[in-house]
Amino acid sequence: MTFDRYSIIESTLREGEQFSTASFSTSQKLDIAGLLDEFGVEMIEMTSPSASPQSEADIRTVVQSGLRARILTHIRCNRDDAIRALDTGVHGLDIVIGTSPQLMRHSHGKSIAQIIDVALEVVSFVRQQSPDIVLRFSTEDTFRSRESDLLRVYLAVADTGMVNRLGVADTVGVATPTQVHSMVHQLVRLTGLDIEFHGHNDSGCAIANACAALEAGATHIDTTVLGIGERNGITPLGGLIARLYTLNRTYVSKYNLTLLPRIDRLIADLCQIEIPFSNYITGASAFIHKAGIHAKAVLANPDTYEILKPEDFGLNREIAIGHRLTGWNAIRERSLALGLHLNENVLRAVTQTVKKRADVKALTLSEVDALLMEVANG
Ligand code: HCA
Ligand code: CU
Repeated sequence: MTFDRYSIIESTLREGEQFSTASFSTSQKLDIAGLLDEFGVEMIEMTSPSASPQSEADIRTVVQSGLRARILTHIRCNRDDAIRALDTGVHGLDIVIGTSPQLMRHSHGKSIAQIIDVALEVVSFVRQQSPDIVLRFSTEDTFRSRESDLLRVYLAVADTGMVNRLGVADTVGVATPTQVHSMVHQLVRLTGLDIEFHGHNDSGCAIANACAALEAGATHIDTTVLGIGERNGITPLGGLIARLYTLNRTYVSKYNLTLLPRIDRLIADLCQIEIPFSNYITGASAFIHKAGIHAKAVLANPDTYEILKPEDFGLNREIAIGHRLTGWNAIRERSLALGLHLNENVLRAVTQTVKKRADVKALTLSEVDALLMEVANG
């Protein structure tokens, strides 16, 4: 278990740029990186300098902006990409090469022996050029690769003693938590190196898989804000935070949690998307309680139906009262908030009126308020 000593590799500026509607300008990248740094992510991964001239210039700009977070860039496993990346002054390189039969055949066309050759060549080259750079080697599509192939590649790379970290990538979002646990556990045991997990969300397991990776000893988890990335994206930053917070609040106390709503809002606006209603922590309904039974209990003690405290994220809970499932306890709470001291019979009668009217159409809060004022004024 590494819940007490993991790092977040925030990849909104790399994987996130691969999201259908994402395209960040230099100043937007600086805003995003600055906010993520203030939040406290340990590392920020940026698009390869080989992608475009602006991508290259932006790495230099972000590196020079002097953030506390370490800046990484993500490159293919070849010498030219490595040369360009080293030249930007980044603090770390994330190298990746596909090992699944699908990618070997249809993407780069190399055999496992050739993959090992090129991996060793590039890793040695980088280490020779830069003794101190933090170097990560990852296989792509790890979970559709043959286990024997993976172990050959990982062990050959680990044996060089030149990499700091190995990455496993659920590139197509196919892995289950059990599979992730088993793969990470094996690599921890066999290599003793830091292990990074990168998981896509095609089948909805990206957060659970990241959690399983940490349970198995992974030291680094890749996230993006709102989970943006290729297709439907990867482990979302807020979702990972919610998962770890609910295991133990201290696992996320190193982060500035009240910035999360601003971070999610920024990316939603820049990508011109809505924050999903179902989003962890920042979804519009994440802290709205509705049914009378829930409202009554939450008013007595929020712990009854809340595992995340909205105030820890700078947010408020809301009790919805203008609907047919409402209860008189919630109506009483609202009347007290309005400074009205109504007796139980009156409150119960107002509650019945609300339910009856809401059977036709839900009431707004001001409509409920008007009803309360009306009875209060006799
Ligand atoms: C990609 C693939 C990648 C790499 C992940 C990693 C994936 O788009 O280049 O290097 O950790 O999902 O496999 O994002
Ligand atoms: Cu990815």
